[in-house]
Amino acid sequence: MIGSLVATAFWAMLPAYVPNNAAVLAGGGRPIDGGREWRGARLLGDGKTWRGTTVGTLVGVCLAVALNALAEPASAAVGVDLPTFALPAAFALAFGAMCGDIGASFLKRRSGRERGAAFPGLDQLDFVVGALALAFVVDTDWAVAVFTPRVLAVVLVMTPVLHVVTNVGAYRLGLKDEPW
Ligand code: CTP
Ligand code: K
Ligand code: MG
Repeated sequence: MIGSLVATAFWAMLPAYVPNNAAVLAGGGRPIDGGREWRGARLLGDGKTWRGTTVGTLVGVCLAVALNALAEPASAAVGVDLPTFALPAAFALAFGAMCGDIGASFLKRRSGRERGAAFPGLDQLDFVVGALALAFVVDTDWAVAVFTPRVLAVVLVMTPVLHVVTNVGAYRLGLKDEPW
């Protein structure tokens, strides 16, 4: 029971998990805020770039397409009916994740945190909130069917754990400047 919930939650959230990591690898170039400030601090900061956001979103959508091709054998292997992603849902998960992360940077700058500063709680869940919110708006029927209350509960518990593990890993590998 819990195993099938975890499998569904992880599978359904993969197109939202990967974009932020892809953005770390692809980041650089022009910041989205163009260097603009608001109320004495950068609007978003140099850590939110057009390239990172675009590549992150595309990687998330491509991953969803790949998962669609694997859904049948993967479902058979784990004995769970894993969901497929229509293009709008795939885009909503990937772009929503990037938007959640961008929104978090906006809040970090408003609260006096410099680029790269930690904001425990927000760092681990910003992209989840963004991805789920956009998915429920863009493809409501699909989101309601996949993200049942139980699956949502697993997502909210599992994501912070995965976030900490992947970010500490990326930091140790020298891919990221901070372990959060
Ligand atoms: N990145 C990007 N565009 C995004 C998100 C991330 O280019 N939309 C890249 C940037 O190079 C960024 C790195 O990924 O520095 C790490 O992402 P993140 O930790 O979210 O950014 P921070 O640099 O820590 O900045 P902030 O304090 O605003 O979160
Ligand atoms: K972040
Ligand atoms: Mg950071």
